[in-house]
Amino acid sequence: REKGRLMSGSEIERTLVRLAHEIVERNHGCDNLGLVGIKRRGVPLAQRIAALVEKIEKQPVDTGMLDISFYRDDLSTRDIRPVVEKTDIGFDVTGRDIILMDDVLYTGRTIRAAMDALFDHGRPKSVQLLVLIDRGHRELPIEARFIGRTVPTSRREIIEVKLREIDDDEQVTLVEL
Ligand code: 3GP
Ligand code: 5GP
Ligand code: MG
Repeated sequence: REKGRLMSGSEIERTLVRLAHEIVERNHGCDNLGLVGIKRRGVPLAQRIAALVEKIEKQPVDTGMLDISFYRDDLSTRDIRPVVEKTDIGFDVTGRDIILMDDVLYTGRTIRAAMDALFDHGRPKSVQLLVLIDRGHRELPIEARFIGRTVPTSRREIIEVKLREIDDDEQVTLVEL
């Protein structure tokens, strides 16, 4: 059941512009940056932010992706285990300032798995995190440095993120299961 729209397409776009500016501000440019989008909807976010940062700084930004899926061993126990499926980082992460990007941050388990996968590829100088929506309910000591919007949610609610590259629609809505 839909409970309301949190962001329209143009609000998403403005938020990404702000986040791109925050990234170059906090990193004093983008010389050493590498952006890594997480599986489905983190990937177009990373690509759009890369294009925005490139426009601001007038230089190319390395962008890659990680595919992390979930195995829900037992529905009754909520035991969800993130597993790295495929990586296509395409540049050497060693010594770089890496920004992981995902659409929604929830328990933090995906980001933990993403960091494991990243460190299999080399030794980044730093790892930062960007999410479009932080919905709370962390189960690990993981926080985002760049946040589109913080949305307090109940565990029964879901943030539905639609991006034009994947959904041929673009908005963020709050949905009650
Ligand atoms: P996405 O990254 O492409 O958006 O986790 C796999 C997919 O399931 C995610 O795809 C996400 O959109 C969707 N999803 C929606 N709500 C939840 C949730 O509460 N937990 C998990 N694990 N996935 C969710
Ligand atoms: P985690 O619990 O590991 O932080 O999140 C698990 C994965 O599911 C992440 O890729 C995250 O983006 C996604 N996710 C978690 N909660 C939601 C949600 O409410 N909406 C959407 N769209 N994705 C979610
Ligand atoms: Mg996601």
